[in-house]
Amino acid sequence: MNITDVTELYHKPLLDLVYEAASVHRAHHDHHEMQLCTLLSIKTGGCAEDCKYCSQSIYNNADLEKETLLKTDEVLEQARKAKESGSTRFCMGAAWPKVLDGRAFDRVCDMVRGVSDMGLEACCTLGMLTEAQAVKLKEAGLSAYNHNLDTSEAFYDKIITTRTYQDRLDTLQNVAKAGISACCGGILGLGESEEDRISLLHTLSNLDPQPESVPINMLIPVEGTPLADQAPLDIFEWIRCIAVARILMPKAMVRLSAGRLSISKEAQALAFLAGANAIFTGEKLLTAPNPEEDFDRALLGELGLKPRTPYKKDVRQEAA
Ligand code: SAM
Ligand code: DTB
Ligand code: SF4
Repeated sequence: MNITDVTELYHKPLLDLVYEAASVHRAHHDHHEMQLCTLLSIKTGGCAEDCKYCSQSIYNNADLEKETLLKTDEVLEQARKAKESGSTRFCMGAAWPKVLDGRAFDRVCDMVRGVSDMGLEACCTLGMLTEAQAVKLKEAGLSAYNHNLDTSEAFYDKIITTRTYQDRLDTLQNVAKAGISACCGGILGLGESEEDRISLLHTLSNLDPQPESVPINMLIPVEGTPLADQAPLDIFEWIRCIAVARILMPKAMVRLSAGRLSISKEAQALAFLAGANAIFTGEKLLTAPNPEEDFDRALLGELGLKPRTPYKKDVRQEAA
């Protein structure tokens, strides 16, 4: 869809938009299913990028315990626990601007192998990657690579100056060439305009191939970062973005990522109706808190949703 059509879609009356998104969702997915994913920060803090929202950047002053790369055994132990509590995808995040070849990267490949051998979908987010590194991760059993565009190209340098939009697109290309699915989305509530949100959704949906998973993060304002006092985004703007993402990327998993802790269960339910079908569970995201497992279990129960099995291809998608 071109930018004019995406703009028009975005501005539809909210309930018409949600209704359309719900219809697309039901045509392509089992709408009773929710994918549960768990995140683990395998290397925390000390990152040399200047992302204005991030607790892990050396340019910011968040109160954070830095940690060197975890041991493979510790990571696999966490993955086992995540599997026991119903997660089917395990995502390992490192505060690296880019992957450097060497022992640390080899260890991450071992982690990926271990997680994938457990029958979990393995996902990583390690910063920029070359094609050769992406191939190594693929060989180790990686299912997906998370690399977000975060916001529109026009707004990007208000948020990050140490890398360009094109750097992000290049890594996404390398990921695609290696045959790894991309998990690519953004953050809402950075102080961007509606036009920026529309532009991000337009860019995401025109990636070739489209992302397999689209994380929609709501800014978690972190003390000590330049965005600590950013006013929260209107929740209906968040719903609009979820609905538009669902309509533009019908086959993707639309993932509610950061920020759920401050979003009411009613708004989350509306987001599920609008096509969101994956969440991060567990008390912690990478460094920030997330709803408790009991909250999520109760919410899914109340809404009649059930966890999705790993590596599942939707029947309707296979037929398409
Ligand atoms: N360093 C890697 C990178 O930036 O690609 C991976 C880790 S990074 C923490 C993963 C994503 O988390 C970012 O792209 C951003 O979208 C999201 N994120 C980080 N801090 C956030 C915050 N305070 N609020 C919302 N989303 C956040
Ligand atoms: C994504 O888009 N969101 C997740 C995952 N990909 C790696 C990370 C959210 C991080 C939230 C802030 C924190 O925990 O530090
Ligand atoms: Fe580093 Fe990723 Fe945080 Fe940016 S978002 S500072 S690249 S860890």
